[in-house]
Amino acid sequence: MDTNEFKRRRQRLLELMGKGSMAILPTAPEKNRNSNTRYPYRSDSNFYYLTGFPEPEAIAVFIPEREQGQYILFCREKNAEKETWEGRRVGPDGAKALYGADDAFPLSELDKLVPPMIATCQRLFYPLGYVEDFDKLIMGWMNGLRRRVREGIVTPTTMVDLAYVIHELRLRKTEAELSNMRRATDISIRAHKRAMALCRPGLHEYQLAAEIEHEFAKSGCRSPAYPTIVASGANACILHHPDKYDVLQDGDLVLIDAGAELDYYASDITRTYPVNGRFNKQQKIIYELVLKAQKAAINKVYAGNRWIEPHQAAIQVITEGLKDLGILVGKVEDLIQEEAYKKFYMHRIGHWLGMDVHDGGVYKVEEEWRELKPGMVMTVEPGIYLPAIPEVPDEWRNIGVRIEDNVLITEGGHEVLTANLPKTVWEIEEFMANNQTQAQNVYGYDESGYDTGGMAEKPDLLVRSRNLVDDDIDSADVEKDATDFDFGN
Ligand SMILES: [Mn+2]
Repeated sequence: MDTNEFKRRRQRLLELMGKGSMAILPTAPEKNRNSNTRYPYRSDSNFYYLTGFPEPEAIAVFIPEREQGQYILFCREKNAEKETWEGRRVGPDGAKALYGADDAFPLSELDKLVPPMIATCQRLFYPLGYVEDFDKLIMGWMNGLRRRVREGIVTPTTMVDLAYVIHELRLRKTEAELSNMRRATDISIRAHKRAMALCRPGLHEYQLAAEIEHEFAKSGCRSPAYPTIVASGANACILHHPDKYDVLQDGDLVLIDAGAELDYYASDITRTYPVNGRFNKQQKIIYELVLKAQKAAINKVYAGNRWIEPHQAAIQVITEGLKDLGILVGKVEDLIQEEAYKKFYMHRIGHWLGMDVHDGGVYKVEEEWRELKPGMVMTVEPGIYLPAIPEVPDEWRNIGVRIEDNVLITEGGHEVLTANLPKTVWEIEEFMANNQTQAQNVYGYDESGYDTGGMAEKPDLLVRSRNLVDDDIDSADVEKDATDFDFGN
């Protein structure tokens, strides 16, 4: 993204804050995955939004109308030895030259330089309660200054949640941001198509996830925007099914919720389709009901409407539909009043989308549901989940369907950014029928399923979450499998 875009953002924040105030914003801490191995680093979105600075251990300070410069960055010092082990560092000089900081200092100067700056302002902006260590640091500085009140030192009287302020700035996207988001959605569409073409009974859920993420990485996305969900059969009734160990079964549906992150911008798409390429009667009925609800909701996404209206439209369709099928019993208006649909559709219609997949920005303003405005991007993702519980008649059990698109609110209405991905029953069946053989040839799949290259021949030794019931646990078998497993090499 162009450095001027970051500069314009900082300018907007400085103007909003006004003279007599100061903002302090840390980036995200690094996180350990296990032992001393770290997760790949990803900056805090608010911090990156204003700075474009990608390194960990950095703190930005903004002081409107400060003569020596309004944007000060504290970051890691250059260190030849550390850089050899852990990677390059920009250093304070680089922060000024490459990232537009007016002033930049090593982190070691933080304690010395920041408290005197705090003592010059009345309003202190910082992200309240996001990073515990940082809250402590701020309170420590404040208390240190208060102890010196007899020296004439004055401390800020107002604390403002900086995260809230930046989230509001981020809510309506600029052309540069939308260009990133369009690219992220286009790449995600390609990835979903790849999975759709390769899907077949016998694959593991994680293998479809691997196909999706391969397409992301190949196209320049260094990470998914959130952990990829591949949930087949009964697993589709778990909203954020965390494991991907199960084998795709002939006759089941598979739900894939996956989106690429490109240059710090997210996409978030869900499609649900039959593992074998053909919907059965019940699956088709539920699928088309969710699709009808999604269409009704998308029709309510336009500038001037309230945030809640697409959700209400979806609830109406889903409640009527479930009543027609005999899954809900009663009068539609009563069922809506009692929120009876929540047993089978328990989440909201969607969320803001941007740098974070669940992007910042409040949904209610002064007790009113927020008005939709051009430049906002939201997901529209109704679902119906019918697990094997007594309230669900046998023929409907273990059907879980969610359909999710990314919708930009425009001056004239809306634009579905993810429109080029098969969605109707006909489109999906047609696409799968036309592409499966070709995909098989291109990627080397055979009729029996996925080529494991001779590795991991017993992946279901790990977990068989879906199939594992008490009767299945045969300790003799488990022991045998475990000793057969080759731990060598
Ligand atoms: Mn979503």
